[in-house]
Amino acid sequence: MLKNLISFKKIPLSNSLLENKNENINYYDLNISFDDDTKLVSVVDNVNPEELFPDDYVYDSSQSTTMVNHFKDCAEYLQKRFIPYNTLEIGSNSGIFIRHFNPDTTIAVEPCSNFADITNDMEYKTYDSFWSTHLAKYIRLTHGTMDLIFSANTISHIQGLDECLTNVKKCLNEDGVFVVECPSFLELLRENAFDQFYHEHQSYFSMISFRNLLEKNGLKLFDIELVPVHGGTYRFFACRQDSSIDVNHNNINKWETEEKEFGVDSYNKLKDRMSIMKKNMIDIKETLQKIKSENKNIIGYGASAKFIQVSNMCDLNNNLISYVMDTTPDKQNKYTPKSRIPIEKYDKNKLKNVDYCFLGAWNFLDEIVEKEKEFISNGGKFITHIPKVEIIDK
Ligand code: JHZ
Repeated sequence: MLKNLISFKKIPLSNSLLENKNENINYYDLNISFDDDTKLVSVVDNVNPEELFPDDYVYDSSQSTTMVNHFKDCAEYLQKRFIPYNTLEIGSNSGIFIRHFNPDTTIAVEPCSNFADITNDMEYKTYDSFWSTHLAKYIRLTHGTMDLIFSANTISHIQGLDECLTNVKKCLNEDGVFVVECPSFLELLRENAFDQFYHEHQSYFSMISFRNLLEKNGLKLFDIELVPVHGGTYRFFACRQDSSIDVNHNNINKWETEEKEFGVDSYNKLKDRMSIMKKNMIDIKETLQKIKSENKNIIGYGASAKFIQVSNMCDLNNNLISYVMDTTPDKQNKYTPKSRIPIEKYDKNKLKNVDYCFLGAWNFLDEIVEKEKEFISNGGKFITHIPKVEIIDK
């Protein structure tokens, strides 16, 4: 049975940037629910995937050095641990992960054609399509089964998880591995990261819920790690239920205890966490208003999907945040939907006239503080809202 956890009314899609400030916007409700049976937390209101992941999708994972290094390390680690030959990536974005694999034995699936074109040009056969039963059948017939299926920040975007996972199972070798990275729901709760709730993020996986879903679909979880990107990311290791791969019971039991102690499988405890998040939303707006009343200026740093969510969930606009800077060319000279904050090209020089930067990319705090040492030493301050509102001035 589905039970409502938290609801947001009239929220635009986080990456649906506006070309013009006064452009019309499509609004959607965002209701997050808890499933008593699987313990999965997910979005109830399904938006058409083609609208969420269009052919000019703007999120490019290669914009951050942290992510570039992360996926290089991850690729090397998986190659060493599993020595895969046939490899498939589901959701390859700009090729940040597969670029470390041999193009002769590696294929990808990527529905956003602007990114599929990039990896096809890099000689990785990339199917410009959503992961589906039809495509999985075709891949199995054409390329055979896989030693490694990797997917980062994509399985949590897919509607119809049973079909998705069954298709993964069909494409895996008997001892093939399925490695999934997704923001950890446990860490989302610990960090009060309410801005991770948006339509693209269809599911919020705890280990407990993901394991339930795998088991429902002929797969088993054999290991899990927590990696420090995107505010805390789970790396799940799964294989076919009939595989001879050993299960790391000690590690899995440890995480299960930790998740249960925190209450990720308890509706009532989750409801309490949502109240803390709502209080944080009020604190954010009040802090920004106070700073503005002292005649200081504030800009945004990183027009992430999270920044757009915060701006809309906390009812911010360009009277509070004059503009937001971002390094992604496809985001620049556009406006955030609803909050209508201009997105400007990243330019270090602009920081000379800025008092406060509101961190839209709080998950890259270390990388950004390192990059902007001069801003801080000249008296500039960052504002983060995760896990609570805080001013960073050193
Ligand atoms: P970033 C995306 O979320 C979308 P977002 C997606 N739905 C998903 O699942 C998660 O990732 C995991 C910019 N930036 O990575 C680049 C700078 O300008 O936190 C990005 O636009 N300067 C697929 O959008 C944004 O900030 C910098 O120095 O929340 C960061 O977005 C750095 C480091 C980043 O993901």
